[in-house]
Amino acid sequence: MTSHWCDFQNADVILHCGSNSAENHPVSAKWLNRAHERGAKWIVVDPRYTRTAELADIYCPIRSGTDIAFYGGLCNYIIEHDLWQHDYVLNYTNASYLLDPDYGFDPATGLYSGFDADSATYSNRSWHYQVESESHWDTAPGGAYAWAAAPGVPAFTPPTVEHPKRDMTLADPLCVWQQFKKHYSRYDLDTVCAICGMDKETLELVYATYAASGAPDKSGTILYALGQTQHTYGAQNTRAMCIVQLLLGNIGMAGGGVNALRGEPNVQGATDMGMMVNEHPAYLKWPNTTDRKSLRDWMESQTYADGYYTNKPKFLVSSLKEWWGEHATADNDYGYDWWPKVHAGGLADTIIPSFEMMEQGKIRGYFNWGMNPANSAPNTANVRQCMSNLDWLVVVDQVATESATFWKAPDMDPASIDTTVFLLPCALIFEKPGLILNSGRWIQYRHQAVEPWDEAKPDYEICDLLWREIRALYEAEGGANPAPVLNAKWDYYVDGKIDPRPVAWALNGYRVDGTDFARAEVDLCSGYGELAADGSTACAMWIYTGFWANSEAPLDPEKQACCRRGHEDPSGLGLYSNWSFSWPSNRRILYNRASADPAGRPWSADKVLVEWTGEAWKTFDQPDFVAAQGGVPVPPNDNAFFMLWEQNARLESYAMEDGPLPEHYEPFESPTDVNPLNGAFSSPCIRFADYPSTKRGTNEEYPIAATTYSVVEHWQTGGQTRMCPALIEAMPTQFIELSPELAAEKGIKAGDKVRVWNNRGSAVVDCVITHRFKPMTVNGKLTHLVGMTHHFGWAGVYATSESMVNDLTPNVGDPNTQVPEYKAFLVDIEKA
Ligand SMILES: Nc1nc2c(c(=O)[nH]1)N[C@H]1C(S)=C(S)[C@@H](COP(=O)(O)OP(=O)(O)OC[C@H]3O[C@@H](n4cnc5c(=O)[nH]c(N)nc54)[C@H](O)[C@@H]3O)O[C@H]1N2
Ligand SMILES: Nc1nc2c(c(=O)[nH]1)N[C@H]1C(S)=C(S)[C@@H](COP(=O)(O)OP(=O)(O)OC[C@H]3O[C@@H](n4cnc5c(=O)[nH]c(N)nc54)[C@H](O)[C@@H]3O)O[C@H]1N2
Ligand SMILES: [Mo]
Repeated sequence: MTSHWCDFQNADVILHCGSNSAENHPVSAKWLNRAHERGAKWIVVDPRYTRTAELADIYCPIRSGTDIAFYGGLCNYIIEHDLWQHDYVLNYTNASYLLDPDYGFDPATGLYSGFDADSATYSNRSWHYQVESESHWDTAPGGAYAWAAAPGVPAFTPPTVEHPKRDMTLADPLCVWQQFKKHYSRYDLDTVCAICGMDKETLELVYATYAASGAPDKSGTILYALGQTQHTYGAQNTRAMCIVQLLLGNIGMAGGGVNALRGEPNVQGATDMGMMVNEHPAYLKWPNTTDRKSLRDWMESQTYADGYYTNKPKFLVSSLKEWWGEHATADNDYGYDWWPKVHAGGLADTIIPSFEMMEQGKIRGYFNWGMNPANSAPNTANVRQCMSNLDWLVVVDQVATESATFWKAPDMDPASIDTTVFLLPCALIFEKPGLILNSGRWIQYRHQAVEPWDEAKPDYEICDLLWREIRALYEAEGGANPAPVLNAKWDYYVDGKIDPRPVAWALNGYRVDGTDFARAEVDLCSGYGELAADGSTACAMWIYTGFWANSEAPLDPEKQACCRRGHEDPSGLGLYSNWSFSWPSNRRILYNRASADPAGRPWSADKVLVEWTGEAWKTFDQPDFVAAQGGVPVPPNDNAFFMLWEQNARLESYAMEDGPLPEHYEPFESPTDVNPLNGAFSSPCIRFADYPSTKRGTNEEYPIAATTYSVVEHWQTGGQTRMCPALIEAMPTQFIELSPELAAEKGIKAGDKVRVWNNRGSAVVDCVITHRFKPMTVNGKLTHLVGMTHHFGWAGVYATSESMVNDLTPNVGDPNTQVPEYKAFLVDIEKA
């Protein structure tokens, strides 16, 4: 989320595309309603008429899986009607950069330059810019980068700064703007309607309404979540939203942004802390087996030539100092080699391949910690079978979930399964203290309310018990590769008990000299500008630095920035900068430099975040740019996106696995036989389609397009909400929603049981016949859509279901993130 929830009130136009926040994030409605009351226009683009659509002004149906066509058409509309924000695009994006002469896209094949058919991957060489000139870091004493050559800093050759060739008239055929224009000129209104299944009048109304936010003083916000991400091109969907927001000058503005409404409690914190296999905590990268084999390689491949990420070595070395403590020295590369290495290509061991590796016998034991994949993962029929190959399974949960009881699913034979299952009871959120982050990146501390029930323990206590046992075994027996275990710094104790407060010191960062965790003496850093690459500071999460910086009272959460309760709002924009702490650096709106023009004058007098007064920057939010250096104000320049080396945002990006611009591809399983935009049909880079377990179905066998979603009354796999009688009364059963037209065609009546099936599985669910779904005309063919919730399963006491909706979903993933395609697949239905 580039913004925060209270900021929705500042929007002039709201676009919900692939989010149903009225149900899944009900509190967001409070801020959305405020904007609406002030006259903001509210649009919902969703395959079904949702409770959010009920609040909005315009509802536009869309066939699930076709959002890139929708956004591509919007880009084309914005360009054709000259509604893009010229000064913003010219100065703050890479529109003027010249691309490599080998750059290209061929609609006939649907491929960009650089595709390798054997590996189904791209080389991005031709997606880079032409270079105008080069410059070098000044690492001499007194130079801007003197720190890079200081004692204790690992040796590395600083990157060369490549200054891209630009054409500020945007006329050169090789400039990003011209390529961009050409690419989306194919996305005309008729083509978009044919693909997405809406009517032209509605589409034009949506485009005109949203594009009006391109006026420099207006802002539009896009709210998205799973309707965008759970596709085999989910990351490109997200890019498409960023591009639209850049064209309209909506990023960095109050009331603008690209706003992911986050999911599980603290999913923001989990993402920040490297719970994803590709990212090390705080969005650094793990070592790998190709360009990050050694610390030097890491420095040279990861350090940006320009912009704020020139500082990455400081964040990395400080992180190593926290992982390995006193064992991390300049002589041993700060323990870099003790870190595990991810495979070449980055992502391999995410959830979908994990089950494949169980199937192949490569994974013999599995920790299933605070998740329930036997219900939530795609293709759960396959998940159960794979789990039965395990020697042991540990489930850490509050309830005996489907995962803990996979062996007694209705279709399993317990007698034939040898897996030993351990269920470790964990404490509820109210039964332990700790940190939690919301979608707006606010870090907040939660106090413990009650003691854990029975034998349950907080997760960190369970971790600590395991850690001590494992470490003791390595100490006693040696074993393979003991160094990482024996050298790890693990001193997060208060009075001999594991405690989240020392963890908070580690996350915040501190000066190593003058710090002694055992005595609760910590010299905490107040900002990441204090972190160093010479081993003098330790910090596990540079982006959090400052949230816990009171060295006088390091054990008292209430004395820390994350516990602040200030209501002041001098900006009048709901920034509430003295409430809690928003990473990084307590910044509420990311890229806020872009809220003002190149001379530093705010685009909108009502939405002032930062302003150049002629002598200095007046700021309401923490500036997301270099506003002053050594106390001296830095006059305005065009570097509005200083977290990128270009310091300009990317309309075209060489950093994606599956193409430099979002292109419409069909889902893995699609109800249509044509893709009018290109010859590739579906994404050439879909991951895992080759697994035998994916069992792709065709629209001849399974003509109906299906999607899945949540309802407000239940939470994901329902382990907790299905325990609660009041919620079950409100939403008692697993159901399918379908249109009266499809019901009539299939001879199904409201309240009937319906069998839904495809090659992967079959589920019997209750039927809801509703006008919320309407048949669509897709590429000239009448197409039916259905939708199902996914909150039910055999485990639990109430509202159990023999059927599992995720038995139907395909275990294929996006090439960048490997997120499964839960939101678009094929089924057939009949009266059960
Ligand atoms: N009460 C409750 N709240 C929750 C949750 C819960 O289970 N219950 N889950 C939490 C979690 S973990 C998450 S991640 C979030 C999820 O929050 P949301 O993303 O809002 O959740 P969904 O209901 O899965 O999907 C949102 C909408 O996307 C639509 N959709 C489906 N396919 C497409 C498509 O291809 N394009 C477009 N434009 N729209 C599509 C669906 O019809 C649905 O209305 O909610 C969180 N909040
Ligand atoms: N078809 C379909 N499938 C989906 C989705 C979809 O839209 N459609 N959405 C996907 C999404 S976005 C998500 S996030 C996943 C969710 O998938 P899961 O994370 O597997 O589902 P949850 O039911 O949220 O499981 C969380 C478990 O953690 C337990 N728990 C709660 N608090 C604690 C705690 O403090 N410690 C521990 N150890 N355990 C705790 C709960 O009891 C629960 O059993 O589902 C995905 N699956
Ligand atoms: Mo989620």
